[in-house]
Amino acid sequence: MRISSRLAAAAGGVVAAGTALAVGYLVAAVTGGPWPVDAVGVQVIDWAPGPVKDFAVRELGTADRPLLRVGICAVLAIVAAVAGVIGVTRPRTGRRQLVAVGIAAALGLVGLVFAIVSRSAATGVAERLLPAIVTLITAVAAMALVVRSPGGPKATQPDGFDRRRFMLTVSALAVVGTGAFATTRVASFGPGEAVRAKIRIPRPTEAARPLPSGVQVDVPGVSRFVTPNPKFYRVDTLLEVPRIDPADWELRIRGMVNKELRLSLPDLLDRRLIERDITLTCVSNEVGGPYVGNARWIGVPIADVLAEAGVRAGADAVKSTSIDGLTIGTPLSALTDGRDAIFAVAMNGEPLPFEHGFPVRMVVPGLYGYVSATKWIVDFEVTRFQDFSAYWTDRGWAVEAPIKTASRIDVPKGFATIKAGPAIAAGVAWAQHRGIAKVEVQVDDGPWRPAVLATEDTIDTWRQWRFRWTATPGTHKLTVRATDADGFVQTSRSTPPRPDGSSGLHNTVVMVD
Ligand SMILES: Nc1nc2c(c(=O)[nH]1)N[C@H]1C(S)=C(S)[C@@H](COP(=O)(O)O)O[C@H]1N2
Ligand SMILES: [Mo]
Repeated sequence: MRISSRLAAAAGGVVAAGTALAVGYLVAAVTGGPWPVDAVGVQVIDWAPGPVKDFAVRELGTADRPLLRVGICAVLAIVAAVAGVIGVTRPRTGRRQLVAVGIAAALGLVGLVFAIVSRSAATGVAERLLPAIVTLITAVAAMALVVRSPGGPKATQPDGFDRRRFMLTVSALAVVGTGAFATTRVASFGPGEAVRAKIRIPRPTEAARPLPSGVQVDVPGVSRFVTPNPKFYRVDTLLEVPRIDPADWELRIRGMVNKELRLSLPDLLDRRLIERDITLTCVSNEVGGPYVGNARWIGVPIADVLAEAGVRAGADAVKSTSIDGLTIGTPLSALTDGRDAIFAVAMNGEPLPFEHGFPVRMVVPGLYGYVSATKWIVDFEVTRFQDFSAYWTDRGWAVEAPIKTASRIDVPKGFATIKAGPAIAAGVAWAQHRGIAKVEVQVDDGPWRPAVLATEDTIDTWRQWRFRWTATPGTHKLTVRATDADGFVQTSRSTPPRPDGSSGLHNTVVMVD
């Protein structure tokens, strides 16, 4: 065997594994079950030590998902390449072929084990296991074909390596794999946009008032007051966004209640619906960071549902669970103290996007998302904090987490170059469910001077601000701080997001010509 043959052998192993993964990908799409790569990935997410996970959320955002898949596939490819070399290069013994096929089987088994244990949106046993089982069988079959192909009876080479048969086998597998992959990407299986688009959201019983004029400061580059759905930040812990068919969905209300309820989507849509503007924030947001967004939601007041179910004495928490088994703990008081906590069914005039929790998610003004904003919710259990722990609190985040008062400079962008003379800075500030009372800006080490506040929409939404200053040539630092309606002034002491949200002041350095 020469080097080129060794390379061909490695490629053969990789193609065998790739074909199996592609076929598994197709089966996952058709069944709605987890692709084995994702089953491993979700477990990696759950196992990742806090700091690694924090880093991934912060630095990679939504990009960490494809990256994780690529990483897992890269490891698989290396192992498969080794298997190919063992099984195809000389001496081509039956034992070595068996080892190669054994490696493929082991990889497939690993996928199956993770499909069994890791969090998944798949509800049935068959849908949960089928993709991994088919991947396993395909991997074994494909590897067997690859390692047996070169040594056929019509070996044309002196060393007995039937190049033609080998190439034919590998190419055929590659065609099958590419076909399966392409089919999955092109066809949309399962409940797709069509199902979602069919949902008619009734006119809310209590519509939000139209946005007051002046909520948006007239400065180019400032965040839009209402964040468009495709631009809304996303934090989730799955590699594949669940696509729930509402026909198969219900929400269970149970635990310390007098009467258990099971609510279908039509049940919820038939109830009193309120429409509210609410700004969500992620606890992982660094000072000045992007994980905050504002939307107009329609939903069923959670307090209405709790009143119907009848909360028993002693309960102080709700443990909500999403379809993939992720849990979130919310103080019962935040759901019953009169604020607009809702089971949301619509976001900015349309049914919830799949990414944001279709068909139903929780939205609670004033609490960070990880303690309140359960997407793809299926279970809502009234309980006591002492009786459970939730997904994020198991990973070192605080049990209770009201959103901290914060402010951000959107304009000018950091390290922008601006002209000397009259200049403008602008941005957003938030202190959900308390409201923003004041925003101040400091130039270099000068005095704190008040910014002009945009009109307030509600105390549950962020508020924009603008600030005029005179830019003199040189480098300058702008710092912002907000005061909320309780009189709390943002502290300059900076702390990281963990365990209950970042604190500190956002600043921006600009160059003035
Ligand atoms: N099912 C589920 N719900 C979830 C999460 C999640 O990972 N899974 N992340 C939470 C976090 S940390 C935040 S900040 C918000 C983000 O909501 P968004 O992705 O719609 O912006 O959802 C919350 N709800
Ligand atoms: Mo979050």
